[in-house]
Amino acid sequence: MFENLGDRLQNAVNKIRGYGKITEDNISDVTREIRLALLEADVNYKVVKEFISNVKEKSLGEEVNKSLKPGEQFVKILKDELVELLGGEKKDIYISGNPSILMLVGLQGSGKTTTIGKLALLLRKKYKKNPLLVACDVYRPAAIDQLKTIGKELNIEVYDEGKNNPIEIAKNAIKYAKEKKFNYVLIDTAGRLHIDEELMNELKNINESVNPNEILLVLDSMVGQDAVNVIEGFNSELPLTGAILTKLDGDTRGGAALSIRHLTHVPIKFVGTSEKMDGLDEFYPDRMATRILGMGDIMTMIEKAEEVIDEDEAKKLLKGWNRVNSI
Ligand SMILES: Nc1nc2c(ncn2[C@@H]2O[C@H](COP(=O)(O)OP(=O)(O)OP(=O)(O)O)[C@@H](O)[C@H]2O)c(=O)[nH]1
Ligand SMILES: [Mg+2]
Repeated sequence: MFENLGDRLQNAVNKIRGYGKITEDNISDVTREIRLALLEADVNYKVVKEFISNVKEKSLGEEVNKSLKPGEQFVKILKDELVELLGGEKKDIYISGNPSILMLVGLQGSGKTTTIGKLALLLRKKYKKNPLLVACDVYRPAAIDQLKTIGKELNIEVYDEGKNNPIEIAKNAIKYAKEKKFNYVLIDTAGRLHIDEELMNELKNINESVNPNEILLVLDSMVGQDAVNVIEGFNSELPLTGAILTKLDGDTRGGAALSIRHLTHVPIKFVGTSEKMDGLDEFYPDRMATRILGMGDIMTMIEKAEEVIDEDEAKKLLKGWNRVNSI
Protein backbone atom coordinates (compact mmCIF):
# COMPACT_ATOMS: atom_id res chain seq x y z
CA MET A 1 0.00 0.00 0.00
CA PHE A 2 1.02 3.59 -0.61
CA GLU A 3 3.98 2.46 -2.71
CA ASN A 4 2.98 4.47 -5.74
CA LEU A 5 1.98 7.44 -3.67
CA GLY A 6 5.25 7.29 -1.76
CA ASP A 7 7.29 7.11 -4.98
CA ARG A 8 5.48 10.00 -6.55
CA LEU A 9 5.69 12.18 -3.49
CA GLN A 10 9.38 11.46 -3.23
CA ASN A 11 9.92 12.50 -6.84
CA ALA A 12 8.15 15.75 -6.19
CA VAL A 13 10.07 16.32 -3.01
CA ASN A 14 13.45 15.52 -4.58
CA LYS A 15 12.87 18.38 -6.95
CA ILE A 16 12.30 20.88 -4.23
CA ARG A 17 15.11 19.68 -2.00
CA GLY A 18 17.69 21.51 -4.04
CA TYR A 19 15.86 24.82 -4.16
CA GLY A 20 17.57 27.67 -2.40
CA LYS A 21 14.33 29.52 -1.96
CA ILE A 22 10.69 28.60 -2.04
CA THR A 23 8.62 30.89 -4.21
CA GLU A 24 5.09 30.85 -5.52
CA ASP A 25 6.57 29.96 -8.90
CA ASN A 26 8.80 27.03 -8.09
CA ILE A 27 6.42 25.55 -5.58
CA SER A 28 3.44 25.31 -7.91
CA ASP A 29 5.12 22.66 -10.04
CA VAL A 30 5.77 20.51 -7.04
CA THR A 31 2.37 20.96 -5.45
CA ARG A 32 0.74 20.05 -8.74
CA GLU A 33 2.62 16.78 -8.74
CA ILE A 34 1.66 16.12 -5.16
CA ARG A 35 -1.96 16.85 -5.97
CA LEU A 36 -1.94 14.37 -8.86
CA ALA A 37 -0.23 11.75 -6.75
CA LEU A 38 -2.87 12.06 -4.03
CA LEU A 39 -5.74 11.96 -6.52
CA GLU A 40 -4.27 8.88 -8.13
CA ALA A 41 -4.04 7.24 -4.73
CA ASP A 42 -7.82 7.71 -4.53
CA VAL A 43 -7.79 10.45 -1.93
CA ASN A 44 -11.00 12.47 -1.98
CA TYR A 45 -10.65 15.57 -4.17
CA LYS A 46 -11.94 17.96 -1.50
CA VAL A 47 -9.39 16.62 0.93
CA VAL A 48 -6.64 17.01 -1.67
CA LYS A 49 -7.63 20.59 -2.43
CA GLU A 50 -7.54 21.64 1.19
CA PHE A 51 -4.33 19.74 1.85
CA ILE A 52 -2.48 21.37 -1.03
CA SER A 53 -3.71 24.80 -0.10
CA ASN A 54 -2.50 24.33 3.50
CA VAL A 55 0.91 23.08 2.40
CA LYS A 56 1.30 25.97 -0.02
CA GLU A 57 0.22 28.60 2.45
CA LYS A 58 2.48 27.30 5.18
CA SER A 59 5.54 26.87 3.02
CA LEU A 60 5.27 30.36 1.63
CA GLY A 61 4.43 31.94 4.92
CA GLU A 62 6.67 29.97 7.24
CA GLU A 63 9.33 31.77 9.20
CA VAL A 64 12.73 30.69 7.97
CA ASN A 65 14.12 27.99 10.16
CA LYS A 66 17.87 28.46 10.11
CA SER A 67 18.71 24.81 10.66
CA LEU A 68 16.80 23.62 7.58
CA LYS A 69 17.29 24.31 3.90
CA PRO A 70 14.13 25.60 2.19
CA GLY A 71 13.51 22.24 0.52
CA GLU A 72 13.85 20.42 3.81
CA GLN A 73 11.52 22.84 5.46
CA PHE A 74 8.97 22.08 2.76
CA VAL A 75 9.29 18.36 3.46
CA LYS A 76 8.70 19.02 7.12
CA ILE A 77 5.56 21.01 6.37
CA LEU A 78 4.36 18.26 4.04
CA LYS A 79 4.93 15.65 6.70
CA ASP A 80 3.23 17.65 9.45
CA GLU A 81 0.18 18.22 7.25
CA LEU A 82 0.05 14.52 6.39
CA VAL A 83 0.10 13.64 10.08
CA GLU A 84 -2.80 16.04 10.67
CA LEU A 85 -4.71 14.52 7.78
CA LEU A 86 -4.26 11.07 9.26
CA GLY A 87 -5.66 12.21 12.60
CA GLY A 88 -2.80 13.91 14.48
CA GLU A 89 -2.23 12.20 17.81
CA LYS A 90 -2.68 8.44 18.10
CA LYS A 91 -6.10 7.58 19.55
CA ASP A 92 -5.82 4.84 22.16
CA ILE A 93 -8.25 2.01 22.63
CA TYR A 94 -10.33 2.08 25.84
CA ILE A 95 -8.91 -0.36 28.37
CA SER A 96 -9.88 0.78 31.83
CA GLY A 97 -13.31 -0.85 32.27
CA ASN A 98 -13.99 -3.91 34.32
CA PRO A 99 -14.92 -5.34 31.98
CA SER A 100 -14.29 -3.00 29.05
CA ILE A 101 -16.85 -3.69 26.34
CA LEU A 102 -16.10 -3.44 22.65
CA MET A 103 -18.39 -4.12 19.71
CA LEU A 104 -17.28 -4.52 16.12
CA VAL A 105 -19.68 -3.56 13.35
CA GLY A 106 -19.39 -3.40 9.57
CA LEU A 107 -20.48 -4.63 6.19
CA GLN A 108 -20.35 -8.29 5.24
CA GLY A 109 -16.89 -9.67 4.70
CA SER A 110 -15.12 -6.54 5.93
CA GLY A 111 -13.09 -8.59 8.43
CA LYS A 112 -15.00 -8.30 11.73
CA THR A 113 -14.65 -11.87 12.95
CA THR A 114 -10.98 -12.12 12.02
CA THR A 115 -10.30 -8.73 13.60
CA ILE A 116 -12.01 -9.76 16.85
CA GLY A 117 -9.40 -12.51 17.19
CA LYS A 118 -6.55 -10.16 16.32
CA LEU A 119 -7.76 -7.56 18.79
CA ALA A 120 -8.16 -10.10 21.58
CA LEU A 121 -4.61 -11.28 20.98
CA LEU A 122 -3.26 -7.73 21.01
CA LEU A 123 -5.20 -6.87 24.18
CA ARG A 124 -3.85 -9.94 25.89
CA LYS A 125 -0.25 -9.47 24.75
CA LYS A 126 0.21 -5.74 24.98
CA TYR A 127 -2.35 -4.70 27.59
CA LYS A 128 -2.35 -7.91 29.69
CA LYS A 129 -6.13 -8.27 29.39
CA ASN A 130 -8.17 -11.41 29.84
CA PRO A 131 -10.61 -11.24 26.90
CA LEU A 132 -13.90 -13.01 26.23
CA LEU A 133 -15.22 -13.26 22.65
CA VAL A 134 -18.98 -13.11 22.09
CA ALA A 135 -20.73 -14.66 19.10
CA CYS A 136 -23.62 -12.33 18.17
CA ASP A 137 -23.69 -13.17 14.47
CA VAL A 138 -26.48 -15.72 14.52
CA TYR A 139 -27.41 -15.42 10.85
CA ARG A 140 -24.51 -16.62 8.74
CA PRO A 141 -24.45 -20.42 9.11
CA ALA A 142 -20.74 -20.84 9.87
CA ALA A 143 -20.21 -17.60 11.81
CA ILE A 144 -20.23 -19.10 15.30
CA ASP A 145 -17.89 -21.93 14.30
CA GLN A 146 -15.53 -19.45 12.66
CA LEU A 147 -15.25 -17.49 15.91
CA LYS A 148 -14.83 -20.70 17.92
CA THR A 149 -12.01 -21.83 15.64
CA ILE A 150 -10.27 -18.50 16.19
CA GLY A 151 -10.84 -18.78 19.95
CA LYS A 152 -9.35 -22.26 19.97
CA GLU A 153 -6.29 -21.16 17.99
CA LEU A 154 -5.64 -18.33 20.46
CA ASN A 155 -6.79 -20.20 23.53
CA ILE A 156 -9.39 -17.54 24.26
CA GLU A 157 -12.91 -18.41 25.43
CA VAL A 158 -15.90 -17.82 23.15
CA TYR A 159 -19.35 -17.17 24.62
CA ASP A 160 -22.23 -18.34 22.43
CA GLU A 161 -25.87 -19.29 22.78
CA GLY A 162 -26.34 -20.71 19.33
CA LYS A 163 -29.07 -18.91 17.42
CA ASN A 164 -30.64 -17.09 20.37
CA ASN A 165 -31.49 -13.40 20.11
CA PRO A 166 -28.23 -11.38 19.73
CA ILE A 167 -29.36 -8.75 22.26
CA GLU A 168 -29.95 -11.43 24.89
CA ILE A 169 -26.64 -13.08 24.05
CA ALA A 170 -24.76 -9.80 24.50
CA LYS A 171 -26.43 -9.08 27.85
CA ASN A 172 -25.83 -12.59 29.16
CA ALA A 173 -22.23 -12.50 27.97
CA ILE A 174 -21.51 -9.39 30.04
CA LYS A 175 -23.02 -11.06 33.11
CA TYR A 176 -20.91 -14.14 32.43
CA ALA A 177 -17.76 -12.03 31.96
CA LYS A 178 -18.30 -10.34 35.33
CA GLU A 179 -18.85 -13.65 37.10
CA LYS A 180 -15.81 -15.26 35.53
CA LYS A 181 -13.57 -12.18 35.91
CA PHE A 182 -12.96 -11.50 32.23
CA ASN A 183 -11.90 -7.86 31.97
CA TYR A 184 -12.43 -7.34 28.24
CA VAL A 185 -15.48 -8.35 26.23
CA LEU A 186 -15.35 -8.32 22.43
CA ILE A 187 -18.67 -8.66 20.62
CA ASP A 188 -18.78 -9.99 17.06
CA THR A 189 -21.85 -8.85 15.12
CA ALA A 190 -23.48 -9.80 11.85
CA GLY A 191 -22.60 -8.03 8.62
CA ARG A 192 -24.86 -7.17 5.71
CA LEU A 193 -24.19 -6.39 2.12
CA HIS A 194 -25.73 -2.96 2.52
CA ILE A 195 -26.61 -0.92 5.51
CA ASP A 196 -30.20 -1.94 6.20
CA GLU A 197 -32.68 -0.93 8.81
CA GLU A 198 -33.00 -4.35 10.37
CA LEU A 199 -29.25 -4.64 10.98
CA MET A 200 -29.05 -1.11 12.32
CA ASN A 201 -31.91 -1.69 14.74
CA GLU A 202 -30.27 -4.81 16.06
CA LEU A 203 -26.95 -3.00 16.54
CA LYS A 204 -28.72 -0.08 18.20
CA ASN A 205 -30.48 -2.46 20.56
CA ILE A 206 -27.23 -4.21 21.48
CA ASN A 207 -25.66 -0.79 22.03
CA GLU A 208 -28.49 0.31 24.33
CA SER A 209 -28.46 -2.94 26.29
CA VAL A 210 -24.75 -3.27 27.00
CA ASN A 211 -23.47 0.27 26.40
CA PRO A 212 -20.06 -0.59 24.91
CA ASN A 213 -17.01 1.57 25.63
CA GLU A 214 -15.90 1.15 22.04
CA ILE A 215 -17.92 0.69 18.87
CA LEU A 216 -15.44 0.21 16.07
CA LEU A 217 -16.41 0.09 12.42
CA VAL A 218 -14.45 -2.49 10.44
CA LEU A 219 -13.83 -1.31 6.89
CA ASP A 220 -12.30 -3.15 3.99
CA SER A 221 -9.80 -0.67 2.56
CA MET A 222 -10.65 -1.93 -0.94
CA VAL A 223 -13.92 0.01 -0.80
CA GLY A 224 -11.87 3.14 -1.47
CA GLN A 225 -13.83 6.37 -1.59
CA ASP A 226 -17.03 4.62 -0.59
CA ALA A 227 -15.53 4.20 2.88
CA VAL A 228 -16.73 7.67 3.76
CA ASN A 229 -20.36 6.81 2.89
CA VAL A 230 -20.17 3.58 4.87
CA ILE A 231 -18.82 5.40 7.92
CA GLU A 232 -21.47 8.09 7.67
CA GLY A 233 -24.18 5.46 7.29
CA PHE A 234 -23.14 3.70 10.48
CA ASN A 235 -22.17 6.81 12.39
CA SER A 236 -25.58 8.43 11.95
CA GLU A 237 -27.13 5.47 13.78
CA LEU A 238 -24.42 4.41 16.21
CA PRO A 239 -21.89 6.44 18.20
CA LEU A 240 -18.76 5.06 16.52
CA THR A 241 -15.59 5.52 18.56
CA GLY A 242 -13.28 4.61 15.72
CA ALA A 243 -12.58 2.67 12.57
CA ILE A 244 -10.38 -0.28 11.70
CA LEU A 245 -9.11 -0.44 8.13
CA THR A 246 -8.51 -4.02 7.07
CA LYS A 247 -6.68 -5.60 4.14
CA LEU A 248 -4.15 -2.83 3.79
CA ASP A 249 -1.80 -5.59 2.65
CA GLY A 250 -3.94 -6.00 -0.46
CA ASP A 251 -3.76 -4.19 -3.72
CA THR A 252 -5.20 -0.94 -2.46
CA ARG A 253 -4.22 2.58 -3.24
CA GLY A 254 -4.73 3.64 0.34
CA GLY A 255 -6.64 6.83 -0.38
CA ALA A 256 -9.41 5.86 2.01
CA ALA A 257 -6.98 5.98 4.92
CA LEU A 258 -6.12 9.51 3.97
CA SER A 259 -9.67 10.75 3.50
CA ILE A 260 -11.64 9.16 6.32
CA ARG A 261 -10.49 11.14 9.27
CA HIS A 262 -10.77 14.49 7.61
CA LEU A 263 -14.23 13.88 6.15
CA THR A 264 -15.89 12.02 8.99
CA HIS A 265 -13.92 12.85 12.15
CA VAL A 266 -13.96 9.16 13.03
CA PRO A 267 -10.41 8.23 14.03
CA ILE A 268 -8.66 5.20 12.59
CA LYS A 269 -7.54 3.14 15.57
CA PHE A 270 -6.14 0.00 13.94
CA VAL A 271 -5.12 -1.34 10.56
CA GLY A 272 -5.24 -4.94 9.39
CA THR A 273 -2.16 -6.03 7.51
CA SER A 274 -2.58 -9.77 6.92
CA GLU A 275 -4.95 -12.67 7.33
CA LYS A 276 -2.94 -13.96 10.28
CA MET A 277 -3.81 -13.33 13.88
CA ASP A 278 -0.83 -11.05 14.45
CA GLY A 279 -1.77 -8.93 11.43
CA LEU A 280 -3.20 -5.95 13.28
CA ASP A 281 -1.34 -2.74 14.07
CA GLU A 282 -2.30 0.18 16.21
CA PHE A 283 -2.58 3.23 14.01
CA TYR A 284 0.04 5.91 14.54
CA PRO A 285 -0.56 8.89 12.21
CA ASP A 286 3.04 10.01 12.62
CA ARG A 287 4.57 6.67 11.68
CA MET A 288 2.18 6.24 8.78
CA ALA A 289 3.08 9.66 7.39
CA THR A 290 6.78 8.86 7.58
CA ARG A 291 6.12 5.55 5.87
CA ILE A 292 4.17 7.19 3.07
CA LEU A 293 6.88 9.75 2.51
CA GLY A 294 9.43 6.97 2.84
CA MET A 295 12.17 9.38 3.67
CA GLY A 296 13.95 8.04 6.68
CA ASP A 297 17.09 10.02 5.97
CA ILE A 298 15.37 13.36 5.50
CA MET A 299 13.18 12.76 8.50
CA THR A 300 16.15 12.08 10.74
CA MET A 301 17.74 15.27 9.55
CA ILE A 302 14.58 17.21 10.26
CA GLU A 303 14.22 15.72 13.69
CA LYS A 304 17.82 16.68 14.49
CA ALA A 305 17.15 20.21 13.30
CA GLU A 306 14.09 20.31 15.52
CA GLU A 307 16.20 19.24 18.47
CA VAL A 308 18.56 22.13 17.75
CA ILE A 309 15.58 24.46 17.69
CA ASP A 310 14.39 23.01 20.97
CA GLU A 311 17.84 23.58 22.44
CA ASP A 312 17.82 27.17 21.24
CA GLU A 313 14.41 27.64 22.79
CA ALA A 314 15.59 26.02 25.98
CA LYS A 315 18.62 28.30 26.13
CA LYS A 316 16.42 31.33 25.62
CA LEU A 317 14.10 30.18 28.36
CA LEU A 318 17.00 29.53 30.68
CA LYS A 319 18.38 32.99 30.03
CA GLY A 320 15.03 34.53 30.86
CA TRP A 321 14.80 32.40 33.97
CA ASN A 322 18.26 33.45 35.19
CA ARG A 323 17.38 37.04 34.59
CA VAL A 324 14.21 36.72 36.65
CA ASN A 325 16.13 34.99 39.41
CA SER A 326 18.84 37.60 39.54
CA ILE A 327 16.37 40.46 40.04
N1 LIG B 1 -5.30 -10.01 3.60
C1 LIG B 1 -6.12 -9.72 4.61
N2 LIG B 1 -7.25 -10.43 4.75
C2 LIG B 1 -8.07 -10.13 5.76
C3 LIG B 1 -7.77 -9.09 6.69
N3 LIG B 1 -8.79 -9.03 7.58
C4 LIG B 1 -9.66 -10.00 7.22
N4 LIG B 1 -9.25 -10.67 6.13
C5 LIG B 1 -9.94 -11.74 5.39
O1 LIG B 1 -11.19 -11.29 4.95
C6 LIG B 1 -12.13 -12.36 4.88
C7 LIG B 1 -13.40 -11.98 5.63
O2 LIG B 1 -13.11 -11.86 6.99
P1 LIG B 1 -14.16 -12.09 8.15
O3 LIG B 1 -13.45 -11.84 9.42
O4 LIG B 1 -14.86 -13.38 8.02
O5 LIG B 1 -15.17 -10.90 7.83
P2 LIG B 1 -16.55 -10.55 8.55
O6 LIG B 1 -16.70 -9.10 8.51
O7 LIG B 1 -16.62 -11.20 9.86
O8 LIG B 1 -17.57 -11.22 7.55
P3 LIG B 1 -19.15 -11.53 7.84
O9 LIG B 1 -19.24 -12.14 9.17
O10 LIG B 1 -19.54 -12.45 6.72
O11 LIG B 1 -19.85 -10.22 7.73
C8 LIG B 1 -11.41 -13.55 5.49
O12 LIG B 1 -10.95 -14.37 4.44
C9 LIG B 1 -10.25 -12.94 6.26
O13 LIG B 1 -9.14 -13.81 6.36
C10 LIG B 1 -6.55 -8.34 6.49
O14 LIG B 1 -6.22 -7.38 7.23
N5 LIG B 1 -5.77 -8.71 5.44
MG1 LIG C 1 -18.07 -12.39 10.74
